[in-house]
Amino acid sequence: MRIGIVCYPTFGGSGVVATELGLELSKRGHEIHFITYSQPVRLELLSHNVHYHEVNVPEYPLFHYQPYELALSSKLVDMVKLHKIEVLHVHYAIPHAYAAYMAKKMLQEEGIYVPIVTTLHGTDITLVGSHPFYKTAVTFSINKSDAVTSVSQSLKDDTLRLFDIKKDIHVVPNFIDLERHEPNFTDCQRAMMANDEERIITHISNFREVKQIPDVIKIFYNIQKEIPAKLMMVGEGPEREPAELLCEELGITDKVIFFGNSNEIDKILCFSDLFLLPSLTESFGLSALEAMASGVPVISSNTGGIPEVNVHGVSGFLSDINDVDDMTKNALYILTDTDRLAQFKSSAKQTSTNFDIHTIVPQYEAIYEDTLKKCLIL
Ligand code: GMT
Repeated sequence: MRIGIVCYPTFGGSGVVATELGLELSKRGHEIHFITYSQPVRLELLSHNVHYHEVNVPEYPLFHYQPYELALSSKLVDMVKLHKIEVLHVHYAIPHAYAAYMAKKMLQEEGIYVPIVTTLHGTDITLVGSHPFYKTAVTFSINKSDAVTSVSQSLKDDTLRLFDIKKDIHVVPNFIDLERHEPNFTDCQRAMMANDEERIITHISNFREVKQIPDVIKIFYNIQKEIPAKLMMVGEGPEREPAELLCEELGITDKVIFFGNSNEIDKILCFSDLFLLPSLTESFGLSALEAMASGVPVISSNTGGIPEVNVHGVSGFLSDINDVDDMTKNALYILTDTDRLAQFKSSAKQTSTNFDIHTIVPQYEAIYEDTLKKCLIL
């Protein structure tokens, strides 16, 4: 199949999922066309069946806001025609589903029918999409998609609660390439980061308010009062600077390393003992799944789709949002006993196998085939 994938090319989870989906589909023999405004961060290799088409929005002083949707929909029309793309899979409703619908209508004028599959990722529904400024257009574009998927049951429930949706929503959970997370490299350079007796705690995110970065720091502050420990903070975003200030105030700067954005997540996770994800809301929690696949247990909040990923008492523990004391207690329970830590590490890895890329990606293929068939009948 020739599949066009539209996504945000940044470090956000939706872009990561879209990129890894495209790469896996290409390995399964499909021709993949990424269409976005810069090359997706995890898309290192282009090949005969992985292509990238850049959407350019020229700056024009008349426009207060540059019209990205317009440029994207024009590019989609051009690429569908040029590469005979059969299905467009758009990740994140805003503005991708909207631009794809416009492209579809323009193509129909020329007798070309291309179905649109929209995947909802979370913030497009829970934080941004349901805002009155966007809600009408988001509802319209979801309802006009040929197939709609959400990355968790919780996100499906939220979507049906917040919007007037007439479409069936298929839950297709996010996935993980387990082979990539096998510690097959021998250079797990733990010694560079911490002493043998220190536990390594990790947090990875885009450092937005929803991630509750102060809670990450507070949980770590409590942990390091009890046992020797280091905190690895991976990612960039508005909450990074306040987090560094908080570490200074608490006198723990020598124990906290801020990495910024990294393409070496697997390496960082290979020497981690525990992952913290105390988010306010999270449709899935891809970073938690990546941690689990690397054998790192997760201490998280129990919000949104996280309970569908992190199993309480098995792959880690769940607590109420902002319950720093409970999260600290659970973290220490895991970290203070070497055998128990080993058990949680192994169970975390085992739990991650529920999201094996090889079982999830065929679900998308089935949706493409189904929508394509329906589109041909119409
Ligand atoms: O988590 C973020 O802030 C980024 C955001 C995105 O849109 O890229 O992530 C959302 O999609 C991810 C991939 O499906 C999910 O794993 C995240 O849970 C979800 N984030 C939220 O719901 C806050």
